Amino acid sequence: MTRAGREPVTAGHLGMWLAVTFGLCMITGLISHGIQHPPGWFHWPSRPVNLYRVTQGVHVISGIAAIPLLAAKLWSVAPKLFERPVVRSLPHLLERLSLLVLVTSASFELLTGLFNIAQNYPWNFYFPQVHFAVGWIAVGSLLLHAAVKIPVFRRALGEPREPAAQRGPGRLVSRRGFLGVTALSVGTAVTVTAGMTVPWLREVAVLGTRSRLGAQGLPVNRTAAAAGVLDSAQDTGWRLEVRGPRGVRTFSLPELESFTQFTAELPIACVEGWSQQAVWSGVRLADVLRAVGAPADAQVRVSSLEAAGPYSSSVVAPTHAADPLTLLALRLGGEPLHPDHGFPCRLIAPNRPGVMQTKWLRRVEVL
Ligand SMILES: Nc1nc2c(c(=O)[nH]1)N[C@H]1C(S)=C(S)[C@@H](COP(=O)(O)O)O[C@H]1N2
Ligand SMILES: [Mo]
Repeated sequence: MTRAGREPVTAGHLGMWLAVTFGLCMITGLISHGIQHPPGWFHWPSRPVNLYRVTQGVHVISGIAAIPLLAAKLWSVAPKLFERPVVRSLPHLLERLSLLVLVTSASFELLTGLFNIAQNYPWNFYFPQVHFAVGWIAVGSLLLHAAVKIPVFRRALGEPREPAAQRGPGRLVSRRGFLGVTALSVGTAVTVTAGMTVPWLREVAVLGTRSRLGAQGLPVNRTAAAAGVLDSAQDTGWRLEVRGPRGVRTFSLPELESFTQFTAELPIACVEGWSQQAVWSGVRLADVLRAVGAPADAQVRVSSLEAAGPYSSSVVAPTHAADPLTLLALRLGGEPLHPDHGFPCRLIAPNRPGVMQTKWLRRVEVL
């Protein structure tokens, strides 16, 4: 008799669900990476406005779901992991090594991702690069492992079911119990995470520490004080510098306010998993670009008052720069921007990661 959860068919099913969650995680992770570091062939549209919100939500939620699945899977194959002799043959050694790589890289991805959504960075490597690179290792070794195991899984599925008399009531209950506990853990983990991005689940989003805080009812990732822009952002001498084919122009806040103002309801969708809709108003980026003679398909860079760093500037691709919903926002919910949300002026564009919605703008340049 096998212990609950240790039947090959259970391990096989868990493996299949792990492959599904890791597959979703990899695809949505590649999308997020592509938007932030676009290779030449990559195109990300500006509509639908909530698409990135959904893909990044799926990224975080599928990663969270994979944690209890991986734990259950390790439990279900635990005796095999500690089998003796450790090495039986060369193929066996290779299989074990690939398994070691798979378990290590998969655990690393899930763990670093988990810390990341809790906005906790207890390491000193640059998270996106390492998470991206190890992602390839995890998915590569997962594919290899699946290829080796598919025949085993097939066989387990095709095995005749034991007659009920042999199964015994205790055994049946414990196997169901094992799968039940796994499903319950996955459900709980998903529920408490989904609240970071699904409004009616927000109250139970225990991981989304930041998704409930923030001025003007919107979370804040980096405050004006933390970015060191409290004084420069409130300076009455502030001007927005706009560089285009026709030269450089500068605009004061009242001058920006004298442009036609537009309002757009757009989400901030943070790569860390939280997202929230808000009502923004300000000047259309396309209108300002026209004022400096930029072509309709201009690509631009927006830069912050914040000192150089990974978040102090971002590139706005032509589709986004031309989109009428892309604003140099001056207001949030009808009020002037709070310093923490980018006063006096921030970028807000449809279907873009939060990390590229640059705050405290100082310069817009046509590339
Ligand atoms: N200059 C600057 N802009 C920035 C950031 C930053 O650190 N510096 N953080 C970005 C990130 S990661 C997010 S999710 C959004 C959050 O916007 P909010 O604080 O107004 O909600 O701002 C973005 N803009
Ligand atoms: Mo973010």
